[in-house]
Amino acid sequence: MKKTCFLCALAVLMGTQAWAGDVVIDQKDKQFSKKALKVKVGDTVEFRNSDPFAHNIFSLSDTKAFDLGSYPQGQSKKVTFDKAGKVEVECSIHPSMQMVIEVEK
Ligand SMILES: [Cu+2]
Repeated sequence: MKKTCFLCALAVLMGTQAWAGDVVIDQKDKQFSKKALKVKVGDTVEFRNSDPFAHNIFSLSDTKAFDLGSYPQGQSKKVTFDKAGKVEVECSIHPSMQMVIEVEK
């Protein structure tokens, strides 16, 4: 009984973490792994570079303007979205790379 409850609690904890946890957006073949993404205010998105060359992810949006700078394969950088609205994300090196993040309250 005790053991079951412990596993139960663990599953709930892990479920909570998955729900509230960070989202990873991969950059591969000059593409974001998702074209559109919905997150909640306060969520953090991790932008990972899996291409054998650098990307420079940025946004000029009013909701969240940022510039992650150029970084190589294997590295990732995080952005926390603290305001509701739309965020258009682009790569300054590859203009064809675009995605939209919708931040909800
Ligand atoms: Cu790029």
